[in-house]
Amino acid sequence: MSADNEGRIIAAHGRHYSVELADGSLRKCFPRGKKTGPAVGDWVRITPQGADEGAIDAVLPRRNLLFRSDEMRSKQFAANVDQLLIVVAVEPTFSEDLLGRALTGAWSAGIEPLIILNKIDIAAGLPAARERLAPVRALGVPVIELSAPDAQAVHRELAPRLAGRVNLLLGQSGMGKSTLLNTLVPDAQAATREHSTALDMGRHTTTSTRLYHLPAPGGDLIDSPGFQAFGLQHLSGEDILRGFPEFKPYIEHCRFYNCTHRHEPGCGVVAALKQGLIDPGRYALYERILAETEAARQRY
Ligand SMILES: Nc1nc2c(ncn2[C@@H]2O[C@H](COP(=O)(O)OP(=O)(O)OP(=O)(O)O)[C@@H](O)[C@H]2O)c(=O)[nH]1
Ligand SMILES: [Mg+2]
Ligand SMILES: [Zn+2]
Repeated sequence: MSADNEGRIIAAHGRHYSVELADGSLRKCFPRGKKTGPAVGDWVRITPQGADEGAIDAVLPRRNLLFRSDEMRSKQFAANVDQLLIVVAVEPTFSEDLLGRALTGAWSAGIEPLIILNKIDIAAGLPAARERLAPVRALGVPVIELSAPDAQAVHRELAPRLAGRVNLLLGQSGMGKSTLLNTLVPDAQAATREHSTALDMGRHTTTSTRLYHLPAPGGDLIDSPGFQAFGLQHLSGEDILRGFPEFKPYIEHCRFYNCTHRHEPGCGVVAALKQGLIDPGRYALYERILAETEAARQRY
C-alpha cells in the first residue's frame, strides 16, 4: 500500500513525532522547519536517519483535519479521522457548549460523530445526564451508554462500531477516554486518574495524542488529552450551519438569501425558535459561535 519511506504519525510529542512504517517499525521523526506540523493520523513521507530516526519531508494529502482555534492559537486534534467519539460522563458534569462545538467541528470536517455517555454505573446522576443529551439525541446523533471498566459491554456495544475505521476519542478531562482505551487495548496501559485530582492539579492525565491499533474486530483508536476550549473561529457561516442541521428546514423560509438568522426580519429560524421548534440552548450556542467568528474576523 505505501512505499518504504511512507508511514503514519501515531504520536505527537511537541517537537518530534512517532512514525509507524509499513513493516510496523517506529521511527522518531522531526519535521523539516515548517510552521504547522503534521497531526496524529497523517500519512507522511520520511527520510530515514540512523537506526530509528528520520526527517519528515512531506505530509501526504489528508481527507480531513479536526482542529480547534482559539484567540491565541490553533490546535490540531487529529487527521484522517472516520469517526469522532465524543465522550461525556455522568460525572463530572459535562459542558453542553463543548459537546455542541465538538459536533459542529465534526460535521464541518465531514467526520461522523458518536456520543459515548460513560460512567452509567453512577446511577444517581444518570437521568440528569440523559436529559442534557436529549437535544443532540433529537438530531439523530447516535448515543451509546457505557461503563468503561465493564469490558463485556464495551466489547459488545462499542468495538463493532470501531472496526475498519480511524476513531478519535475526544472529550473533557476526567470523562474516561483513557479508561475506555485501556478496556479495548489492554496493552495500552494508558494513565488514568481520579478527575478531582487531575482538575485540582490543573492539568490533564493524558498529555499527548496517540493512535493505537485495536484487536479484532479491528480499527484504530486515537486517545487525546481533555480539552477545555473548542474555538471554531476558522469556520465560515456555512460551516457553522452544518453544525446545526435542525435549522435547515426553516432556512428556506428566510426572507433574505444571506440571512444570518439573528436579527433579520422574516427569518424562518427565529420564527421556528419562537414556536418552540428549535431548542433554545442549541440556538444560543449558534449565536455564540457566530459572534466569536465575527469578532475574530474584525481583529485580522
Ligand atoms: N465510576 C466510573 N468511573 C470511571 C469510568 N470510566 C472512567 N472512570 C474513572 O474516571 C477517572 C478519569 O478517567 P480517565 O480515563 O483518566 O479520563 P480521561 O477522559 O482520559 O481524562 P484526561 O486524560 O485528563 O482527558 C478515573 O478515575 C477513572 O477510573 C466509569 O465508567 N465509571
Ligand atoms: Mg486520558
Ligand atoms: Zn434566517
